[in-house]
Amino acid sequence: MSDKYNPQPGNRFTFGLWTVGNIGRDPFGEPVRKQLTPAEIVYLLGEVGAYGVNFHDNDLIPIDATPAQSAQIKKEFKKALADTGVVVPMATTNLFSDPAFKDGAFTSNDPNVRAYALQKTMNAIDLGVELGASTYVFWGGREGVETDASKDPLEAGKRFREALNFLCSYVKDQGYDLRFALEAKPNEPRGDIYLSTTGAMLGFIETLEHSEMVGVNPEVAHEQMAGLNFLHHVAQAWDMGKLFHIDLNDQAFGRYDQDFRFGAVNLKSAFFLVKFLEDVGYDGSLHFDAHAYRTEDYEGVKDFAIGCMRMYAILKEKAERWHADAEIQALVAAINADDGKTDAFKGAYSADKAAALKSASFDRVAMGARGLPYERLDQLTLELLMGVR
Ligand code: GLT
Ligand code: MN
Ligand code: MN
Repeated sequence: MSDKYNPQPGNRFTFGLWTVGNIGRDPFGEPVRKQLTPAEIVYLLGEVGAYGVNFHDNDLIPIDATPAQSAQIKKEFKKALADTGVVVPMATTNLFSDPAFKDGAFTSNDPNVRAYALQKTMNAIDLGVELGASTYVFWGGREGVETDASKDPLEAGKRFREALNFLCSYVKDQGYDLRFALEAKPNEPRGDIYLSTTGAMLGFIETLEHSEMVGVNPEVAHEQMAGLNFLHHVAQAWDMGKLFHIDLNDQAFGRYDQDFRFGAVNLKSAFFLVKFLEDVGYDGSLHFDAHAYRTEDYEGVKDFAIGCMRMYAILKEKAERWHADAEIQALVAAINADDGKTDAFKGAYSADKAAALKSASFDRVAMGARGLPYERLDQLTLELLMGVR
């Protein structure tokens, strides 16, 4: 497989160190792949043609590394970036693996844990910025509960807000050119995670002191886990100017967080997502937050990574074909046809318009009787996706 769908120079495809570096440990089984060093992962990403690499502080520097070890790792990582041309567009903090965070980080009931989480995040922001990151993701994996007896949700919200306000001010104080992107997930690893959907995050952001520097990082699988329509959340985020980053992967509805290769499960949803991102001109990172099946060795991991990127490129081409397909476009035009009869009522409110609209007459029965050709449009879309038109 090497053709125009393989990643081309100038692509914006990124992978986290934890994605292609995933060693295949799960709650029921031990690792199946050897741990690569961060530098080795960068070389792998360079080989498959990715643009960027993202990391949690501890993907790069282990939580207990000595200053000398940390310096050595950074040196090797920077050399790998320079050798491959791979860049670091995004970084984040691991606030979920260490036992200290078992009851959350910014929302923990323990003020010492909350303070430690802030300290760890400030250090991780410094590290991310040093390596070039301009987006900083917050996924509150442990910010939740198993029982609401343990934590007051109002108090948790206040703590989360206070932490983000503090960190926004820290970034400004340092003069960093960095924006925050909040990532929602409904559950796993906690029984319930606060601010469980992208829509909830969007509402929360408006309550922050520096809301202008905070947006969202929606992930396909996280809305789909909750049985929701991911595209609609992405569209809302875009409409609000808040789509700062996106995590692409796939997932069957209602399952645990599967983090499958982009497009592997819901091809049609993936198509409408790519079409949307291309139509509106989203120009941020296209981050594949996914990992290879546990069955794979590192050759399979490369197949996985290339598969994610090819899927995006193929769906992008399909979106172009959809826009160029005369029959499809004729249906789209018919669906959106406007006979001009309502022109006098359109746009902003005025008392005259309201009065005119109140006295207008509508043929309610005819409106209800009109057929809408959505069956044909959907079938044509699927046939285009399946390559028969
Ligand atoms: C973790 C999670 C992801 C987040 C990452 C950022 S880590 O894999 O499941 O969705 O984006 O912390
Ligand atoms: Mn996920
Ligand atoms: Mn993610």
